[in-house]
Amino acid sequence: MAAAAGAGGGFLAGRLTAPGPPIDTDHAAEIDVTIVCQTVTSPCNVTFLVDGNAKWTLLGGCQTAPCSLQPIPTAHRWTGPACNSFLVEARSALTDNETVALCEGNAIAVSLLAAGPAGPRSMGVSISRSADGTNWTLVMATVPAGLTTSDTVLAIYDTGGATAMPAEAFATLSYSQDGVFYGTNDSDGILDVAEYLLLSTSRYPTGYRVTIADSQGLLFAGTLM
Ligand SMILES: [Ca+2]
Repeated sequence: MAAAAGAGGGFLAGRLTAPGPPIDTDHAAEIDVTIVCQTVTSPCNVTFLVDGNAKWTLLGGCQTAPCSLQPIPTAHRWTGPACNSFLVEARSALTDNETVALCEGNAIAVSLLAAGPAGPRSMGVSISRSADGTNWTLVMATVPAGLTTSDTVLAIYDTGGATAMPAEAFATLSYSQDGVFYGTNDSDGILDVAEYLLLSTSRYPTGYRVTIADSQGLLFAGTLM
């Protein structure tokens, strides 16, 4: 048999399959599921499983958090006179699960976390001139997770597009040699929000362009101004 899953609560129409005899509403238990989508920038595509896919599978999308599934009534044979335990699981960009005890006539509430796919790989960088005018200050406002200072490179181009500083890893930037200082409060080898670059304004005047990239591609491009 199959029961229909509604589209309420932000959960898109899904497919619910419940093998076995018809639900005996006198003895059924009920699972009330809330999926909490943690991703702000992309929707959570969730597969909800009960008992490792042996019982029910429900597919759906969750645009905003939280979203609730339609209450899921269980078949009578699941519970009987005793309580039985089942694994409920939400699979998305992450997997969350919980073991619930279903007892005849009882409703059980479950809240599971989900996440959407990772957003585009890009850095947000603010560019300003330092108070004394000697440096450009490039502060990292948003940074993809796990960028290493050895794999992430800075390059600088003049107003005509010619290379002013060839691509150089953050880890080896030197103010004396490159006219660029990489400012960090830690030594973890990872780019973090609020870490910054200082670029000499005498070497790199207004209108020069900077790019930040790693081995997977371009992360940021901006103009010194
Ligand atoms: Ca760091």
